[in-house]
Amino acid sequence: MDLTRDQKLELYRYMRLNRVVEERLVNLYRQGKVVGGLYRSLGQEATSVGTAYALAKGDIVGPLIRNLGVVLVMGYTPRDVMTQYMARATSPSGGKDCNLHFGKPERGVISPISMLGALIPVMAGIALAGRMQKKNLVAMTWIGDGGTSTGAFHEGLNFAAVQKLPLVVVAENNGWAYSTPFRKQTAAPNLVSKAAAYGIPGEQVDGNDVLAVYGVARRAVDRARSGEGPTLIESLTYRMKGHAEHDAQAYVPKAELEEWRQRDPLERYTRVLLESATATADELAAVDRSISEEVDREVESAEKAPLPSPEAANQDVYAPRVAEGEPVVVRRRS
Ligand SMILES: Cc1ncc(C[n+]2csc(CCOP(=O)(O)OP(=O)(O)O)c2C)c(N)n1
Ligand SMILES: [Mg+2]
Repeated sequence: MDLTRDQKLELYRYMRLNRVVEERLVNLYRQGKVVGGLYRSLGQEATSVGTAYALAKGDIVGPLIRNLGVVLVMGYTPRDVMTQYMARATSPSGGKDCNLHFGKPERGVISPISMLGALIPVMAGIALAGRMQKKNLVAMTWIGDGGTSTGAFHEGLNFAAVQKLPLVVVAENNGWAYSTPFRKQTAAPNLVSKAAAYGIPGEQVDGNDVLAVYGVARRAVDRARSGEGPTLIESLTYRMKGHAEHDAQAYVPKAELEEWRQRDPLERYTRVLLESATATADELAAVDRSISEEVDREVESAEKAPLPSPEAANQDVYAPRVAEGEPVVVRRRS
């Protein structure tokens, strides 16, 4: 379970990439170039990156809108993200959908589902299908504190527990569900205690400590892969921005924000790497520079990319009609 130096640096790289991509998106949003909303994961990068990093090739994730770090670890590129947010014809969804609402089955990523909780039964189904196909894959999905109040959360987790499916559910307790604080979301003291109701292991982790997150996720993934069934992870973190860029989060106590600012996951991990002499400040600065350069290049090229043609609105919407007796061929955008 010990990470090599290269792996520790890779965690840093993904977290920084997560942050820089979003910072550039904020600029574009303010310039009116982002189509649709922008949902930041500021302060939550360690949870996305640390959990997804525990997976292996062939595993499948069902991310939510705030899980940019997850999809970067799974192999999404800044180009995918920039073209997608600007709804360009060259984007993964061809400009048909916005933000992170796109999947890449070849990368093990299914498309996010907006109805909160719905991903859990879907991912339980994927875990079950994987077992039936003897693939030994692990399915992982994320849910917010608000999302845990849905019926689908209960049904999906209960089914996965009864079937002992290889599923890891990461509950990101970031204190808020839009303007609803945690104490108005549930009478339970925390989310991890809910695991007992399903008869599955629950682990709570400091979600702003990427190494701790990785450790807990890795244990859960190993349990899932060895047939021991699902785990519920509660990641204690904080939503440092409003629900989306259009929300000024006026309802959030300033002192609470300030307290969590001190626990910024990227700054904390930078200190860990420097103090343990895992990396030098120069090395980290070089990583930062290369990320900035790459993201700047992709912003520039996405801005030049064409918007979709009007006719494209009718393409790839329905599967082509198949005549009786003909094999079903699903066309996939290359
Ligand atoms: C079933 C359902 N109800 C309501 C919504 C509208 N909605 C979208 S995000 C959100 C808040 C989610 O809060 P949380 O689950 O804590 O996730 P966070 O935004 O904090 O990451 C709500 C109410 C939805 N998408 N699905
Ligand atoms: Mg929340």
